[in-house]
Amino acid sequence: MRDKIYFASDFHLGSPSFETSRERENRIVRWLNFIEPDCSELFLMGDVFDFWFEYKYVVPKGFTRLLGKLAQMSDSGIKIYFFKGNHDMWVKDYFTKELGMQIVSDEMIIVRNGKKIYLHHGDGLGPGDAKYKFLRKIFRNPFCQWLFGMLPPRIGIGIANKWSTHSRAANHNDEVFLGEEKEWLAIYAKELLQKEHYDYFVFGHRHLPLTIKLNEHSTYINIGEWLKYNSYAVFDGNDLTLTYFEK
Ligand SMILES: [Mn+2]
Repeated sequence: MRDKIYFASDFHLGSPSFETSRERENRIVRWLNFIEPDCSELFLMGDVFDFWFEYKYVVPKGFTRLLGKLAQMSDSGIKIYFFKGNHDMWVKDYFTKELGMQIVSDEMIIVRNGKKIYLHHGDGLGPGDAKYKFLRKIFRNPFCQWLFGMLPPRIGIGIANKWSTHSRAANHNDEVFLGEEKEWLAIYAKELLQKEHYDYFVFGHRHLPLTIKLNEHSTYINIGEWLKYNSYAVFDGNDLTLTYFEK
């Protein structure tokens, strides 16, 4: 029976090498096979790809095993959502047309079985990171995207791969827990809670699997990443919990 909802993010496929990425892709497909029997909805919450840019007539090479699996799941009636991450926000209609996935640009708030859940990749939220917040505006600007799309892919994707490596070196080296008071997505979630109740907040981006109790009735879960943790979250209708694949 399909009665569970799954959440995962930060596969960073394509990085850091073809071989390691292929290994990770195979693991993700094994995971999808594993969850498929009871999965009603699948939330892919950003940075599925280390870099994705969809040109008007062209998409990046690779990832055929994952894309094929997602197509098959979608065709079998599983609803799939694709959140834009900071590495793969340049999607247009290809995934929707080919895979039936719904693209989510920013936050998405869902209510399932009476539980209110706030979902976002996690980039550009909370205090700090002014530099990225500025860049995010440029990255998301339609005219800038159009200009970038005019570059031949061997130049555009070349630049992007350099950028992605740089950004990974700066941000994705063995993340360390800052403490519940300093985790910026926890701070952000607590701010939202002042105005409105949510049972759960689910974010990616942090590359650190976390479960933080924000108050008596509200929990922040960070779904981690798949380079090291193979972490994901599952909602069974009552509880939303963090768990690990092949660990
Ligand atoms: Mn990431």
